[in-house]
Amino acid sequence: ALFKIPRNPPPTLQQPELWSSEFNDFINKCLTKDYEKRPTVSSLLQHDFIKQIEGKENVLQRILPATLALNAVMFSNGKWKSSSGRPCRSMFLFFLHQNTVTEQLQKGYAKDQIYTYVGDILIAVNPFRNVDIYSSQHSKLYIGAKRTANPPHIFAVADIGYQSMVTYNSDQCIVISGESGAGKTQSAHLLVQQLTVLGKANNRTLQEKILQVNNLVEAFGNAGTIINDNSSRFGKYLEMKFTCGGTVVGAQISEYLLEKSRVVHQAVGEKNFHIFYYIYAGLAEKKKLAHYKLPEYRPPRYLQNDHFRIVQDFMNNSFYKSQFELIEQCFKVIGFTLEELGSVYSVLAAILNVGNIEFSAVVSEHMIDKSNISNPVALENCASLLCIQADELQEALTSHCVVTRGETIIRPNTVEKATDVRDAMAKALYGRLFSWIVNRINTLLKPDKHLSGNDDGLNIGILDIFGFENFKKNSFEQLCINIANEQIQFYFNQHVFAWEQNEYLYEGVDARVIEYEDNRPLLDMFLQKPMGLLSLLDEESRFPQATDQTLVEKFEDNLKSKYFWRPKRVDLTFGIYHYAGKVLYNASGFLAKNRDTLPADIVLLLRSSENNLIRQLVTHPLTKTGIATVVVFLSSFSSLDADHCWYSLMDLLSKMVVGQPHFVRCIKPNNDRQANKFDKEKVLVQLRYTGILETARIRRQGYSHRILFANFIKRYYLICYKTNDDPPVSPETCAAILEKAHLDNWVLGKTKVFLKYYHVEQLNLMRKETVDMIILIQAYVRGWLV
Ligand code: AOV
Ligand code: MG
Repeated sequence: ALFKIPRNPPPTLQQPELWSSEFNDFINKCLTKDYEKRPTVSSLLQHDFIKQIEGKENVLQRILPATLALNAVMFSNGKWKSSSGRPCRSMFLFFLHQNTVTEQLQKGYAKDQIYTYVGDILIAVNPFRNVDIYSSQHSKLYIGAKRTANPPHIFAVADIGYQSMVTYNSDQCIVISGESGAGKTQSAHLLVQQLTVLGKANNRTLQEKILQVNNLVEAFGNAGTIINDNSSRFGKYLEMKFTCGGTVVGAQISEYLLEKSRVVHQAVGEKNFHIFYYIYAGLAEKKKLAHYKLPEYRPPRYLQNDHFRIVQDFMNNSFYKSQFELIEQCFKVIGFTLEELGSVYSVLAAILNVGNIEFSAVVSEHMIDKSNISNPVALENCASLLCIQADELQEALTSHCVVTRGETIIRPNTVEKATDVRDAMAKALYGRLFSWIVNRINTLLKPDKHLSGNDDGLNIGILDIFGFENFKKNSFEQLCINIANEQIQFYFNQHVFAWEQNEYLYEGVDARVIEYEDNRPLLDMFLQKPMGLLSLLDEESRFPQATDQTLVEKFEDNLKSKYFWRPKRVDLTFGIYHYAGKVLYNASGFLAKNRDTLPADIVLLLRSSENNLIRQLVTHPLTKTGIATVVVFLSSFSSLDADHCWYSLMDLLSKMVVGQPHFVRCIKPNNDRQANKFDKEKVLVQLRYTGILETARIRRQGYSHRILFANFIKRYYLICYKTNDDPPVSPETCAAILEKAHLDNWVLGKTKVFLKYYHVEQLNLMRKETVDMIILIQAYVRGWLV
């Protein structure tokens, strides 16, 4: 037995009745060593001992001394033991040496415990197989539960976010990071799932709608890469909207930097965006390929790659067929009309037909390189799907207008130029279609004023972007993606390290400075104006004579940074030392991709379309962060991606800074996407570059919780004082409480108590135990008096 009747009870507790054998039994039942078998407070209340004493008079002054006596028992061996929670893994990590973090993760992973806390940060190791931890029973387990009551879980992060939002009446954001294929998107889905449960939507339809949003945008924005079969090719910020009372009332998405170039070209081993394959298989099933003018024999050029040489490869694919059904269902549930759906398919089919247009060179008498369309059927198909005139489309592709001295001259396009215009048109159509869908979703899921009341409401944002990428060949897209990840890392550092240390300084707390890998100099190298890499790229893109070669030389001449290097002076390769490792880029195509211009002729032509949706795509500025959409038609020369990239990311970050952030860091246990394979070295590298190890250290050395004296005392005075005491707000009172709790290593600042993460957990446990025990002993004392 853990509890023995003390030989010399404290003077306040020397009543013989208190030390009866019933009481002894009762206490031992509370304190059994087997945590799993410990009774909950409510089941204890059913205990015979409690039953005997129920309904008797309350004598308050007896309660606290008895409670404290119990606490003392529970502190035997100098350790606090929870009587209601299970042992919590989270606490262990604070006391571990860095390398053992990996071991802890590995041990957990072997037992399907893919989640671990390092302080308040959740680490998720991708299991690469279905783990049975997301059922509705699991979901229930984490609602309003204290963090230590259950094993670490992504649902707990949703819960903390939700509870903080409701309690502090403030917006929250959950930032998910990790390299490509680490499980960010999956985590985002799980968060939305749990948040819709927590937000108790009044009507099921809204709940269903919100759950479909991710599936829908991912069909258009995700694609198979060498690393991940469902890789996000855009950044997504999903905000769930709540009333101040915490009822979910709507959602809104922002999209960042869709990798449009994938529409027209995919690297070896990669695929186009999912939706193209889905519609092909789905429309074939419905015998509608002919209606949308999609060829049944040869795959459209944009879908030809090493995965798909013949159209049957994806046309008869049953997975794609079922996905088509699913996506069509998503569209309908969210509220798109059938007409809109038809138009969406038309635009997608038009894009595939645009890609099939081919050009041949025409040698004219003036020796000007002209081009001609060599397969008029594709042109006709495309024009008919877009509801425009075929001859006008031909003209817009094969020639361009130049305005010189007030005169408009029409110049022919070379085959090369015409091909560029063709691809630019396909990319622009896709990018705008994507933005339009996002925009439409936002309109359909906008909180109903009637539901949300007059308050502005609260929101929880979930940021899920494309993860850090390092392929054999890396291009402009990888650069954009990696800069975005660099920014997220910076934000993480700011939050976890920099702000924390500023506060120590302000409070006069002498905390050892935590060294961490600050990627600020690297970000400056990218973003500084006018000499940062993006500015240089932007500038070079404005020179008609510039080439990718001159661009790399410009980088080399101007970027005086140890993070940039050029392996060879002659080719287009340059390297960057990213926070997550060094990456070699090939600058081939950088300028063209960055210019990303859609000629005004094409825009004008599309505006003449008889299809409502297509006109909308080119006339309305869509989302405010839409991919270059707004700028493109204002002037075809100002839509520089470098500018856009910069702006878009800053916009994203400024959004995040507003809310209280929570971090989820996804870890990839191996490079082969295999279940049950834990590559220690691979994991350690990720822990190192994401700063998790430093985080563990700062959580050990630093103080993650800083609470104003008054708030601290108000919350925890029960641990040391009687219920009706009113101790003064002073550092001494705080110290008394902390000492009573047997905690050490805390610090008192000028206005705040500085606590380590586990201090707060222990204090909360004690407070909860104290309160629970007060209730029990109240019952006991009532009985004892009669
Ligand atoms: P990412 O979002 O981090 O990559 P995903 O979320 O797409 O990675 O995860 C990649 C794959 O890992 C998924 O398709 C699942 O098969 C598997 N997976 C991830 N998390 C889980 C989980 N909790 N349980 C089971 N399987 C999981 V990228 O978007 O490429 O950066 O750009
Ligand atoms: Mg993803």
